[in-house]
Amino acid sequence: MANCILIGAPIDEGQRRPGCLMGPAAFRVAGLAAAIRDLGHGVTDWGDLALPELREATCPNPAVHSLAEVVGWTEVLADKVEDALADGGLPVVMGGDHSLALGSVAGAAAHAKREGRPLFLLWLDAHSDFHTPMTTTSGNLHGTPVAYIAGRGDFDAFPPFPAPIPAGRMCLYGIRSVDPAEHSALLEHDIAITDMRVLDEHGIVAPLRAFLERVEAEQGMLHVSLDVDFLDPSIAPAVGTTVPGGTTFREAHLVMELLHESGLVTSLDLVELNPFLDDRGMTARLMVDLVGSLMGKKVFDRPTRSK
Ligand code: B3U
Ligand code: MN
Ligand code: MN
Repeated sequence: MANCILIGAPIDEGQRRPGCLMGPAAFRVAGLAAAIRDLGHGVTDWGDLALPELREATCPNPAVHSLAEVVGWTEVLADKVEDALADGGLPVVMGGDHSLALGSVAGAAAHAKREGRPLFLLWLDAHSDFHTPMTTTSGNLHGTPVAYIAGRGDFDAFPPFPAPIPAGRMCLYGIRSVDPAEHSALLEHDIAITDMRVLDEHGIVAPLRAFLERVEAEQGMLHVSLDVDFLDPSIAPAVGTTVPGGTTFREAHLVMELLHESGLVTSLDLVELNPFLDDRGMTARLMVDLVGSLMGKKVFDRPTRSK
């Protein structure tokens, strides 16, 4: 059984639409702690993090906004996630927009480095989030964490990423919106994209199993970053950047069930929930239900399972 540590990250400076800062509260109201506890796991809520005193940060790209705030969040989150892992916990970071992953994955990478274990990354998202602060045209830093994690340059204002994750240890899964600058950089870095084209052809299971087998073979740690827009907007409207053609209710649960069966997940982000855009809490509830599946909730508990 896991010891889940809930970490509230009320961040919405990584994009321009206000509301994500209410995410941690919505996850609590939707019953995240109880959903995990009812499955027999331990849950501790460390409360919401606060933004530390800001240091000056500059970027030559005039489009970039809220850089000092995002750098501040990155530092505080990296520390907390590393602490949670060092305590033997499974950190569940409740966002907040996706810029929080700049910090959460840095914390997981620092811990993995200290343990001498490889860290793998599963990025469940409509977007590849592979901009650098120099290539983003929106200026929204929630579009940059994968580039930071991969060790791309142009992150001068940020702490150096502890141990960049090589392309072969990343899986960008569910992708259906990639900007031209991201596209060329992804090709250059040789990062395989499990986009919707791949999932339509091969199904939801085979590409994920292949990735999980690699994690297992290398006895890796696995950070999962779940962006609300991974889901189809018809079932998850509470997100600022809806992209049609997302995963269905059943596909998303299956992904979570496979992750549970693998037993490999060591840290988790829940990001981009904007409760202000929700329809009677349906997105918050779905996200909580998905965490339930990830933590072992089953429709029917079979004594043995075949792979
Ligand atoms: N790639 C675009 C759009 C975007 C990225 N992540 C989200 N939206 N959520 C950008 O602004 O960087
Ligand atoms: Mn994202
Ligand atoms: Mn996204």
